[in-house]
Amino acid sequence: MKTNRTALRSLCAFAAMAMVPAISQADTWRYAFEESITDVQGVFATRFKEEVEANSDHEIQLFPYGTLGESADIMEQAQAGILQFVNQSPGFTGALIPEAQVFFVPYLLPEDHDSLSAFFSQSKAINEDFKRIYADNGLELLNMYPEGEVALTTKHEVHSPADLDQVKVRVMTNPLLVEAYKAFGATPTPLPWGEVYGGLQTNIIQGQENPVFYIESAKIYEVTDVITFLGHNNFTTAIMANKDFFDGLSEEDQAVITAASQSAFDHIIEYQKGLSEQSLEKILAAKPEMKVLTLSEEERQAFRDAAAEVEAKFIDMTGDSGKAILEQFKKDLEAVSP
Ligand code: 6CS
Repeated sequence: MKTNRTALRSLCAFAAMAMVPAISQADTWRYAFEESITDVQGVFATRFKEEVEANSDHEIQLFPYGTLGESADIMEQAQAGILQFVNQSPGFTGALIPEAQVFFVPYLLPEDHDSLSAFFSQSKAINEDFKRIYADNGLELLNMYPEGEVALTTKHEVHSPADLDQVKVRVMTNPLLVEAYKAFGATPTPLPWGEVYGGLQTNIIQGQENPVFYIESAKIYEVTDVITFLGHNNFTTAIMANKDFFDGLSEEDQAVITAASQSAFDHIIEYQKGLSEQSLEKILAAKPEMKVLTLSEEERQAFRDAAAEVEAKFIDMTGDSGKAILEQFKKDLEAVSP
C-alpha cells in the first residue's frame, strides 16, 4: 500500500514536472507605450501583439499612454523588469542615452518617405551602434521607426527665428532639443506630454512641436492657431525589451519577438503613407480657421543655419561616442540618398 502511494506520488511529481515547462512557456508580457491605441505607437504595438500571439503561446498585455504614467515612468518600469517591453522616443531618452539625442540635430533626416524608411532599415548607426549602446543600459533595442514629419504649432505666424523671440515652445525633456529651439530663437520649455494641452490653454507655453497625426489626435489645434512646417525633422521612436528578460528567453521566443517587431515596422512604414495629409484634413475640418504655413526654402535657410550650432552642441554633450554616432549616421544617410 505504502509502495503504491509512493509510486503514485512519484508519478504525480513526474507529471507535474513534465507540465511545468508547458505552463511557464505561456507567459503574459507587458508592453507600454507613449500614445493611445489608435496613434502610431498603438498601431505598431497592436501589430506586434498580433504577431507574437499568432506565433507563440504568449500573450501581450498593452498599456497605452496614461495607464502607467508618463514616458519616464514606463522606462523606469521596463528597466526594473516590471514591464517586458517599452516604446520610448529618444526625445525622452536623452539623460539615459545622450547619443540618442542625435535625432534632434535639425535637418539631418531626409524628408522623403522612401529614403527615410531605407535609412531606418539599413542604418548601421541604428541597427548596430545604438543596439550596443541601449544594451549597455539594460535594453534590447528591437527597432527604431519614424512617426511622421514634425510640425510646429503656435498662436501666431512663424516665418523666421525672430518670430519665435520670447515664445515659450514646449519640447520633450531632452537637452539637445532645448538647444535646437534656443538656436531657432525661441524660449524652449521641457515638459512631459501630460502638461502640454493645459499649458497651451493657460498660455504658460505658446507653442509645441509634434507630428501632424498627434496634433490632430490630441486636439492640440484647439489650443494653437498656426501649424508651421519648417522641414526640420521627422519624429523618431524606439521599441525595446528589458535585456535580462530578452536574454533569458529561448532562441525560438527571441526569434518570435524579433520577427514581430520587424512585421510591425513594415506595417507602420506603409500605414504612415498619407497619414499627415489625412490628419491635416481632419484638423481643417474641425477648425477651418487654422493657418497652415509651409516655409519656403528661403525662409527655412535661417533655421537650417542654426543646425550647425546644434550639431556642435551635440558633440560637446556626447564627446567621442556621440561624434562617432554622428559620423556613422551621416554615412548611412549618404548611402540611402536618392
Ligand atoms: O511630444 C510628446 O511628448 C509625444 N509625441 C509623440 C508623437 N509621441 C509620444 C510623446 O509623448
